[in-house]
Amino acid sequence: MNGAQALIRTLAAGGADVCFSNPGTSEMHFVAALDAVPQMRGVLCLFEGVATGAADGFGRMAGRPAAALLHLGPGLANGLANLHNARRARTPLLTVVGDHATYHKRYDAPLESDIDALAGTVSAWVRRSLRSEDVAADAAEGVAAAMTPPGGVATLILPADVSWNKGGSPAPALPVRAPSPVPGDVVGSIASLLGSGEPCLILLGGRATRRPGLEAASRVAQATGARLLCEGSPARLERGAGLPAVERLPYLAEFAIKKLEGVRHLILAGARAPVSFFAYPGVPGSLAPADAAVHVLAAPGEDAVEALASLADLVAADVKPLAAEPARPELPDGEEALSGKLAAAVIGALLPEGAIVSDEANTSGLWLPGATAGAPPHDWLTLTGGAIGQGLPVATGAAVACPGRPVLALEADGSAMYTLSALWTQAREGLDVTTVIFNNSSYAVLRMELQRVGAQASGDAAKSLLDLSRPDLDFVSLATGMGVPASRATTAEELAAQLGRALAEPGPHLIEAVVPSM
Ligand SMILES: Cc1ncc(C[n+]2csc(CCOP(=O)(O)OP(=O)(O)O)c2C)c(N)n1
Ligand SMILES: [Mg+2]
Repeated sequence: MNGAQALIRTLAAGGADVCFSNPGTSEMHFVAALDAVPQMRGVLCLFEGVATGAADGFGRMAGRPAAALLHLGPGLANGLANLHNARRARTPLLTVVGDHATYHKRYDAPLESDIDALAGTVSAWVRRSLRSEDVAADAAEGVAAAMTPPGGVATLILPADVSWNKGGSPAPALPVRAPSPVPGDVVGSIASLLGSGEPCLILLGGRATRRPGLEAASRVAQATGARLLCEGSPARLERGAGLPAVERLPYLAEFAIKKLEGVRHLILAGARAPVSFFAYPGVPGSLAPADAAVHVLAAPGEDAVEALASLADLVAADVKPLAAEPARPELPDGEEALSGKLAAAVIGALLPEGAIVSDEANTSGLWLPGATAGAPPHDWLTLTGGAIGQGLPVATGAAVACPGRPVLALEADGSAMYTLSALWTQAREGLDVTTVIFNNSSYAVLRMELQRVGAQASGDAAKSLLDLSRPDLDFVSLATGMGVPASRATTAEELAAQLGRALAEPGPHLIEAVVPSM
């Protein structure tokens, strides 16, 4: 058995049985080995940022790593932005980066570069396999490293000769440690704080934004009067009717500061202390009120869910969580021109039960949380690291992970263009993804930021850098050109009809929703 075959058998047996791939010459033995190991599903992505973003979406939903196969330093570099988002999401993800044969590196051939340095920027674990005999054991370690709480990116660098040489044999999966338990006295001290009568707020993050964590936190809040909030960009937030409703920390620092006003004790459960996305002249970067004390119930990597459950048992023994009531907006109709607000109402009215929403709607998505709060239970995946171009790939990977569930990508036009070729992979794989593109012909958020950072009022040269017209993007043509049936909606009525149809039919669809810029 050659190294590549041993590697792929090891990955598949360890649960990393999907590989989002964009290969090159140095990965040809990996590609060839796919036919020898049918347990591994290779999924072709036409840009590395699609492969890494899809692996992120897969990992968030499956709770185990997908692999992403990339070609040397340049392939890894193309995939880095979405690996950065995956790192922020704490997604378990294994990147396999092919490299020149060990003895070829000294020639400094054209594709030679410092892969280790690039990998180090996003990876919790990096290993360069040096012998075919070792590659399977290295891969097993990589999978375990990716899974180690709180989850992260592991990168295995795979020289071509380590792939093609004989002497490989599969390695067994390695055990992965559980999240570290939170000591009882920490839980106890938080319980006394909550009983102090001073205003407390619990900030939820990581695994605590899923049902068990939300329910325990809701019981605590009901019993003690503490407020609940979740981190601004959760990797996976479970929400909708029957689940405790938890608002996200607002993106804009001024609004976030307002939300946290009056809090005396900020209690972190799987989240980090909140900071502003960017610095603005005269606005504090740390968002907790200056006179608030910050307490860690559970740090990332610790068992926030269990800690919240123990806390609930201490302070809320007989209290039930407060679940959101079923409620949907009325389906808007009529000829009125579409807006982000009307589109949100349509989406809230039609969101199917069990949907997975990949949200990169940016400014057009302002009304989505409100309009979907009482929709049937669903998962909400957000832009964790602020590097745009994540939404379509994440939707793609989530659909591969959860074939039975409808996936909805709510995507802004500018962000869509970074990784649009994800649509082709959705068509190739027959994935049940419905994409709504909010076409506002602009980088709207940057128009707002231009003013907020205090830049001098500027003219046409600056405006043209934030404007996506001349020429207008035609997403219907772009999608159909990649095999995804598409239509355009300019009124709420059209969006409702098109979205209803797209959700009812299997396979990918795209709707271009034409909306005004904020
Ligand atoms: C990788 C990366 N490149 C650039 C940016 C800077 N950036 C932030 S928002 C944005 C434009 C967003 O436009 P769009 O996706 O159309 O959303 P809108 O603001 O119009 O709602 C850009 C370029 C970024 N965040 N990440
Ligand atoms: Mg836009």
